[in-house]
Amino acid sequence: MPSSQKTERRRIGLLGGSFNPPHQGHREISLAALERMGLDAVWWLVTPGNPLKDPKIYAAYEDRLRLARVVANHPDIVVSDFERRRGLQYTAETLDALQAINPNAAFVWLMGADGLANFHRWKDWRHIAETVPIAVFNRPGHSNDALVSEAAKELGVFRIDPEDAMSLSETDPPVWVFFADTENPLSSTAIRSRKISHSLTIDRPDDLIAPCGALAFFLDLHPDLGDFRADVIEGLSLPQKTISPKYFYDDAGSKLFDQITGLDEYYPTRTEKKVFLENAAEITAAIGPRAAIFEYGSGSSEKIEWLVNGLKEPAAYVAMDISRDHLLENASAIAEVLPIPVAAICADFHSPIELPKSVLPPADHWLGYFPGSTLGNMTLSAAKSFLERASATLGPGAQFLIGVDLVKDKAVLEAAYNDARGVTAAFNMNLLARMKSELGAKLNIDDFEHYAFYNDIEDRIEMHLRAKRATVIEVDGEPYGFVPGETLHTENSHKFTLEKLKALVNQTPWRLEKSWTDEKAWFGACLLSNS
Ligand code: AVJ
Repeated sequence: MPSSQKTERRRIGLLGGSFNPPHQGHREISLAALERMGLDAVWWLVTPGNPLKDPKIYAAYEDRLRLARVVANHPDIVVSDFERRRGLQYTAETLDALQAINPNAAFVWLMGADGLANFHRWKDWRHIAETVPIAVFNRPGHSNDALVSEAAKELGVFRIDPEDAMSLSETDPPVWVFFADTENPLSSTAIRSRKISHSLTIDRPDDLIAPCGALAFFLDLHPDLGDFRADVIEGLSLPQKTISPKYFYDDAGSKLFDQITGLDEYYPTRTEKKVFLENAAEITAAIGPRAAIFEYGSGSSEKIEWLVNGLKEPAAYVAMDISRDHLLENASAIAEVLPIPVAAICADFHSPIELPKSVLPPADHWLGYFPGSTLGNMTLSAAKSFLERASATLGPGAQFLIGVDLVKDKAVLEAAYNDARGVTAAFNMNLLARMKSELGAKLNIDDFEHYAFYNDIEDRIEMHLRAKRATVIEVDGEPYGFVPGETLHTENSHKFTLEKLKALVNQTPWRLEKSWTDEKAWFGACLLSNS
């Protein structure tokens, strides 16, 4: 083959394994391979499972795939379910199948030193060595047994110098290389912090990864996650002691919130779902064809399914959330099931967001999607700024579909935030536990109680932590005193009337186009338009 043609072959590293679980070692081998052999991509071949091993010790295949995509987090690492799709079990067979359908790829088999130590036990290992070049990466604690292994000895004469590794993928097998220096954690750190290459040039080259696993793109705007310590100290110093509700949602808090959404007294979640599902035909008709959806605070991306199924030719779904790992995991999972391109943006909706629209198929218009009544957590002026930013993000001709909790009987509202089982109380009190464990704050949890009430002047549920007796919270040696009955304000949850929402919306580029509620008018779905 003439050399000009040779250089056009795509160089692809293959890293096979159960990925149970995927970890940084897989990523480090892949990054080293990309760099040292000038590969175009590394494919992670996630094997469905060794039938000889106990099936119970294998995490579900979907979970391993999903997690691998999160861990890989690199535009040139592709997580593949090829072996499952083709029902393949042995590497020798997988390689034959891959070469047959990718005649223009130059494959290199990648493995850690532990793989080489056992290589002579693999089915048809000699066939593998005759089929593809092999690159072995030293891993902590494995170098000796690997180089004295049966396969290493038998293949000894075919070993090339790491300095010649750039040509490995174009060398006829059998041929292999051993990278002795990749066990050094320092060099892995250096590799990890190396700037990744990008397949697209856009305004924010450092933040856009496209494509990312199953995602059309992943854009990381590096949201300010807040500084719990600084915010607690600042909040405890105010005349009305206050802390942002965003600090509710650590792992324990997120689990408690999930529990809240299933409580008998907590009507919002199930009522919202009912409003969206029962009016789905009208809502999707009002949105029209070829809309691209941008969801604010997508969380577990559960609510997109209420909407997307009925939409006519939806163009794309872009999930946005502040929590990077949850976002990547959930958006990657939903990308597997939605028949449209799915992308993700890690950002805070309290800051401006610019959509990389050019990386997606063209849409007739953008639809912002903001379910969950999270708008109610904001003050009216913060909600107004948020709506203004959303209009700028989504562009002219956009629509915005938001879920809002509505004003209703005070007893119903107060019960929803004072459930009989005390889950909401535990959710609120979790903030005190966080202060103790994360900040080393000195406080007596029993000196506080959950306090939630409806403030009918401001039309909002307020949650507070109230001192049952005189007490002190000490952070960094500084005491913050509470007189009996004094509170730490933890959350506002504003309730709207459609008139009030309309008045708010009218101060922004948006207009209220249409709204839907349940028969008791407890929750509203509102469609805004900015044209
Ligand atoms: C997630 C903000 C909509 O205000 O009802 C639930 C949070 N706080 N119970 C709400 C919450 C207490 C919830 N939002």
